[in-house]
Order: sequence, then structure tokens, then C-alpha cells
Amino acid sequence: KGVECYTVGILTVSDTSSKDSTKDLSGPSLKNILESKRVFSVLKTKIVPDEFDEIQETVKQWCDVEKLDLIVTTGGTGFGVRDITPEAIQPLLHKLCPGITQKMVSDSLQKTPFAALSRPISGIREKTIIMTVPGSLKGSKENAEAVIDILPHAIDLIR
Ligand code: MTE
Ligand code: CU1
Repeated sequence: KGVECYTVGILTVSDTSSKDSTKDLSGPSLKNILESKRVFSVLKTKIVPDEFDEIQETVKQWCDVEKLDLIVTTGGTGFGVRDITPEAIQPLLHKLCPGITQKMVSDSLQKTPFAALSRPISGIREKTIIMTVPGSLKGSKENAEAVIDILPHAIDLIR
């Protein structure tokens, strides 16, 4: 991979989409948003149900084996009983990146008060930055756009 290219994995976390991939709107949309910035190359996409172990296995594989620069998860950040994405990600992180989380939340709150109902987490595992955005098309887009311009520099710093 070249110095000017950042490798990305997009993990959709959704019971519904895991049974019918055509229901996954945010995953393909995030791929488009990231790849519209020429520096990002989405090498991995996957859909898993809202299951702790499946989320962790994928993230560990993408960090420790694939060594991606960035992982964006979409879905499972809310208050629903099955929403456990942040809880699955948190134990995998070696460092937290609260500023990335705060930027997503603060920009999102300018758009809708319901942004308070997302429980995002961001952090670093080895050489990978991991962030969690909501599952809705609108929410995923707005959260990704809140931080997309700072991510290349963030990745440069951990290389
Ligand atoms: N953030 C932004 N920017 N825009 C949105 O429309 N929707 C919110 C929130 N964050 C939203 C948002 C809503 S209504 C919910 S329930 C939560 O994200 C949780 O989403 P998730 O459970 O799909 O991850
Ligand atoms: Cu909601």
C-alpha cells in the first residue's frame, strides 16, 4: 500500500441486514463516501448480526491480520437491547480517541437532538483506528462526514 493510500474496512452490524444484505444501506453508502476521498481504499466489507463475538472476531481479524488503517462499524450504537457494538469494540481498544467521538456527536447534535441516542466509541488497536457510526443511512453519513477530513492525519500519526 502506498503512503498516500489508507486501507479501510466497513463492518455493518445489523440482525436485519445479516439475513438480507439488500437491507444494508449504510455499508455501501459509507464505502462511497470514503472512496469519494481518493486516499481511502475500502478493502473489506462485511455484515454481521448484533452478536458480541462476531463483531470482535471481525475487528480482530481486520486489525491483527489484515492490518487495515481504519475500521468503520455501522449500527448497533443505540439504546436497543440488541445494540452492543460499543461494548464489543471497547475491550479491543488499546487507546481511546475521545476527540473523534466528540466531533461526531457534536456535529450530529447540530443536525438532530436524537444524536444523543447514539453511544459511539473511537480508539486505536495497534495500527488501526476504529470508529462506530449509527446504522441509519442519514446517521452514518453525517457521522462519517464529521471526521473524514481529520482521519488521514490521524492515521499518519499512528503509522
Ligand atoms: N446522528 C446523526 N448525525 N443523524 C441521525 O439521524 N440518528 C440517531 C443517532 N445518531 C442520528 C444520529 C438515532 S435516532 C439513533 S436511535 C442512534 O443514532 C443509534 O443508531 P444505531 O442504533 O442505528 O446505531
Ligand atoms: Cu433512533
